[in-house]
Amino acid sequence: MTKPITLATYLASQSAADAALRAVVANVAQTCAEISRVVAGGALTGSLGAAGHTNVQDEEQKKLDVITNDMLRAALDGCAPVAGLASEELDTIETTGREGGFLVTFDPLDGSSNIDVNVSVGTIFSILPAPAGKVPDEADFLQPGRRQAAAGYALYGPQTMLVLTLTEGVAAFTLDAGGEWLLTHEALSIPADTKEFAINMSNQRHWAEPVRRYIDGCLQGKTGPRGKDFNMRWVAAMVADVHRILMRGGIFLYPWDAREPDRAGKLRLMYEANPMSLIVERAGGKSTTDGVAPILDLQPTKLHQRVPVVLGSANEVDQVGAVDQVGA
Ligand code: AFP
Repeated sequence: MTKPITLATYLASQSAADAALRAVVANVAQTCAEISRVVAGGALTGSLGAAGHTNVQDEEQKKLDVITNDMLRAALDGCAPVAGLASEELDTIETTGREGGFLVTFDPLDGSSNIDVNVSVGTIFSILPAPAGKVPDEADFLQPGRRQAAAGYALYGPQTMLVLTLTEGVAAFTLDAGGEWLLTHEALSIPADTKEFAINMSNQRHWAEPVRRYIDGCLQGKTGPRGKDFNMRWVAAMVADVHRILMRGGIFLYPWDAREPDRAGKLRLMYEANPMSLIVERAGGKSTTDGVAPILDLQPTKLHQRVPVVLGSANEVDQVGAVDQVGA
């Protein structure tokens, strides 16, 4: 049997990526391995349940949201090439006092409502270039997703996995029993066609008309406009739903809905949508707000901005864009 490739060996081979960038990725990956142990401890470590307060987005924080957020903050503060960070769980950006290098944005525990029922959760991160010669401010974080230097996520599921994109392609690593990330999937590629969609169906009555028509078309199966039967999956952790799509194709939608008409969507651009969009595009899929407009081209206007998301198998995302034909 050939010797497995460790994350360290893989990163050393990625000479097209800046050495400092690789150091930041290694730092985040090491922290995710540590987070995986804390998450796995569950009730044994007393870390389940609510923290007793809400975050900047007025969402109830779990104890593990706070613990994992603090773990990443501490790790990145000690990582030399990192000039600043922003988290879904923090009101404002934090700076390390250093200049140049990189900015890191993250959702420390995506899908945290799943924690107490022992369903998959994850950590999502995005790495952006930092401005040279100054301590970064909030405006320096507001870069379109196409400018990301790297992005990735860790999935704490039946296996703990790390999925990464540096300069090109998408690779996945599995955490072994000794706490080492080992390369298990190279050049991940999302099939262009699918018969599986992911959407929170309980919001159906609040959707806009085009999304209703698209999903109606899927639900009609073989005898409907799509001419094929669809399956549905919804983990309620974007990290797990996107991982399934990377592994076997599919489409994921978290569209605008009328529950809070002034809110663009539920998912956060800087912590969820941008990093996932880079991974999905690098794996040959599409990631858009509406089936057409690429999320990576959006100019962020604020740190905690929300966006509608339609991503996954390329031809299926196109179907959402062409919804008038689908539902006619
Ligand atoms: P939490 O981290 O608050 O559980 O939210 C997770 C999430 O932002 C995203 O990962 C899921 O796709 C989505 O919310 C699930 O939303 P619903 O609660 O509407 O199913």
